[in-house]
Amino acid sequence: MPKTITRRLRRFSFLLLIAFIAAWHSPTQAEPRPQARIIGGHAAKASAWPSATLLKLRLANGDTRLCAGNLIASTWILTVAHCFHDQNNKQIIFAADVTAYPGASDVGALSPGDSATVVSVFIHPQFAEAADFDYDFALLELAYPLDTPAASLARARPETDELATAIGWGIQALNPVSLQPLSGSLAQQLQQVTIPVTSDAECREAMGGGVTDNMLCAGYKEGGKDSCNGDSGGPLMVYRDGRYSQIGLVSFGIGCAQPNRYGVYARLTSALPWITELVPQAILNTAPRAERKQVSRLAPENSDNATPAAPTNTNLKGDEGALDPQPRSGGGSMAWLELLGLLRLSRARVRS
Ligand code: 4AZ
Repeated sequence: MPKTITRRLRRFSFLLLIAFIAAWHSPTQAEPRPQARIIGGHAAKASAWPSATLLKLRLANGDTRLCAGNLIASTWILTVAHCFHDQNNKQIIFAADVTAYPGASDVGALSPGDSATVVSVFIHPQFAEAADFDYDFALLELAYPLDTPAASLARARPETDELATAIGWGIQALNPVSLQPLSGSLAQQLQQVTIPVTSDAECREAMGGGVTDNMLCAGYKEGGKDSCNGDSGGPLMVYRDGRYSQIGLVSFGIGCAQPNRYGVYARLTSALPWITELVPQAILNTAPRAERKQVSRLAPENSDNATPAAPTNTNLKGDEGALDPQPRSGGGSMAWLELLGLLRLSRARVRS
């Protein structure tokens, strides 16, 4: 075959391959608009996050305080300290007041047999409730080891714009007039929302101080996607090196999902020395933070709806991990950039 024809054939099949990759990567268009969830997220697939734990805390007046946690070893749940304290920096919730439901999904389908017995509550020694929620970490020790797969903990701090997924059973809607969290809108089904990590400088500016080095922020500048009341203690997870790992814990905010505000999360790396001392068997993910920016600063329309389901085998002890690579929203534009790069490369090759 003449050389030019072979070259053209090669070029054609290369372009065909590129077109195929592009079609495979392009986000689906016809998906329905999601209802507002967590705030702006969607229901997680049943048992998608086996380590996610619903916490029902019994207050002295008989009311129940709802928080969340994450199973980080067979007998340990990581959560936030402020769930156990009152405004006067006094611990008011103790082990006997806690009912933990590891691996819960549908709140309405829980039975007493699904709960794990908590024997001790450990509050981070530097936790400052009255001051500013600094070091908002607590560990719950269980009476018996669970078979449920435990989550891994990220060793590296997140990069600005790295996508992270917050999980919880908290409030899903705001009062349309006051924009305050709607107390009657607690989730029945575990919810998840994917948001970018904010730079520390932007977070401090937006939140008007009160953000320490032991906190991190996440969310979109225009709001709309956030964790909210009742999600406290729920994990903030990043996808690194083939699996999800925890990078933060839902801690506080100024309202929920408001523009120019961000959700504040307890920064997991700040608690690693304390956690590994109490829980030496905790699983650490030593993968470095993501190397490239994965998301634009603007919330992608329906991005959470387009996010594929989280893995059911999240963070199994070894390296088996998530089935779910980067969420489609960021990944879609990335795929197009990669494609353009490839085309440029192919042109250069063809010319040479
Ligand atoms: C809360 O009270 C709470 N928007 C949790 C998260 C956020 C706000 C409040 C973040 O549990």
